[in-house]
Amino acid sequence: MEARFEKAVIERLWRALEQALGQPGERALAHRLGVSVATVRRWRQTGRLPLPLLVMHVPEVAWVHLLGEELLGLLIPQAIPPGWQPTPALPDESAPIPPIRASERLTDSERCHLLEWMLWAREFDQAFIRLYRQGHTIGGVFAQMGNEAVSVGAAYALSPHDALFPMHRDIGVHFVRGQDLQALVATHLGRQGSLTRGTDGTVHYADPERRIYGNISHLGAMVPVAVGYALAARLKGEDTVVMTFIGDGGAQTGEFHEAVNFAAVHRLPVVVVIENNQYAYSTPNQQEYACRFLAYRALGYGCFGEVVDGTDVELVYEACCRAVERARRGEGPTLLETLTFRMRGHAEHDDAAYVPEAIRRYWEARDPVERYARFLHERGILTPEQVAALRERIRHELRTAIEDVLRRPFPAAEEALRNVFL
Ligand SMILES: Cc1ncc(C[n+]2csc(CCOP(=O)(O)OP(=O)(O)O)c2C)c(N)n1
Ligand SMILES: [Mg+2]
Repeated sequence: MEARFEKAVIERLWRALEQALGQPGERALAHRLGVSVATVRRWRQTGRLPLPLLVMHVPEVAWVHLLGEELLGLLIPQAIPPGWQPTPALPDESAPIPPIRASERLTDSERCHLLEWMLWAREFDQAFIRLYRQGHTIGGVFAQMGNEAVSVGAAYALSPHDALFPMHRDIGVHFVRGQDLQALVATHLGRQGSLTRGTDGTVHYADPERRIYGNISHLGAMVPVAVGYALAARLKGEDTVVMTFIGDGGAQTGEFHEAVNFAAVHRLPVVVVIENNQYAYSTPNQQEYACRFLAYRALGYGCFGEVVDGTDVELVYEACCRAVERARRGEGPTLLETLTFRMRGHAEHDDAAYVPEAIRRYWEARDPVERYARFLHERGILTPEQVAALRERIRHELRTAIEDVLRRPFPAAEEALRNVFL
C-alpha cells in the first residue's frame, strides 16, 4: 500500500530513517529494501511511501510514535470538519465550512424530509427548554441541539424493520420513524398517553411497535443490549440491522468495550454511532481518551471504523448506508464516530460555562440545521421563505400538542405498580 504524506511528515520521517540507518539515508534505505536509489529519491520527492514495506524492513524506527495518527488514519476513512481539534484545544475558526457532501442516494423530496425532521427535533428541544423553566417537565431536559444531523441522518439509513437504540440526544430518530407527536409530548411531560404510561420522563422510553428500544443509561449499558438484540435476531433468522448510539463519555466504559468486541467476534449486524459532542458532561475529549479518534479503536476490535463530520446530515446518512450494507452482508459491526457539538449543557441545569467561547463559535457557525437549510436553498430545492413556513407549521403543531397534553391528568397511581417485579 502506497501512502501519501505531507512534506513536514516526510521530513520528520526521513530524519528518523537516517538516524536508524546511518548516512546517507537514501542509499542505506535502497540497500535495505533492495530497490534503486532513484526509486527512494522519487518516494521522498513525491511524498508517496510504500508504508508496509518500510514498517516491515526498518523495524528500528519508532513508527507508531512517529506516525501514530497518520498510520491509523490510512485505514479508517475520515471526513472531519476542517479546523477541528480535540477539545479543549481551540479549533481554527478561520477554517472553511465545507459544502454539504451530497449523497447520490437521496432525491430532493427525501432531502426536504431530512430537513423537516431536523427542524422537528430543534423545535421540540426549544419548546421543552421553555417547559423545563416553567416546571412542567418530569426529570431533566437533555437538549440535542447540534446533534440533529446525526440522529436523523443515521436513522434514515435503516429500513423500518431494523432496530434502533437511541440515546438521550436522539429524539430525531422518533421523527424519522413517524412517532405520534402527542405520545412523545405526553411521555416527556409524564401525562396520560405517555409511551411509558407516565413511569418515566424524558430519557428511558421506548416504542417497540416502531422498533425503537429505550435508552437504558446515559453511559454504556445500552450497547450490550443492542448487540444482544442483534444476536437474537440472527438466531431467529431475521434480517435485522441494529443501530445504537453512544456518547464520547459512554464510549469510555467497560460495557461499551465488551459489547463492541462481542459484536466484532460474532460479526453481528450492528452499527455503533458514537456521538462525539466534545464533552462528557463537563469533561473535554482530551481528558477522556488518548487517541485522536475513537473510531481508531475499530482496528483493535477487528471491525470497520469511520469518522465523519456530524454536522453534515448527508455525510452521516451516506456513512450509515455503507455501514448498514456491510452489516447485512454479514461483515459485522461498524464503529462510526460523528464529530458534533452539544450546543447546550449536559442537561438544562448545566449552563456549560466550561466551554470556551472559541469552541462554541466554531460549532455554532456549523449549526447542522442552518447548514442544511442553506444547502437546500443553494440547490434551488427550498427557499428561505418555505423553510420559515415549515418551521412555523411545526411550531404550531407542537404548541397545539403541548396545550392538549398539559390538560391531561397524570397517570393513575396504580400504574406505578404495573410491569414491575415486587
Ligand atoms: C455510573 C454513572 N456515573 C456517572 C453518571 C453521571 N453522568 C451522566 S452522563 C455522564 C457523561 C456522559 O458523557 P457523554 O456520553 O459524552 O454524554 P453527554 O454529556 O455528551 O451527553 C455522566 C458522567 C451516571 N449517570 N452514571
Ligand atoms: Mg459527550
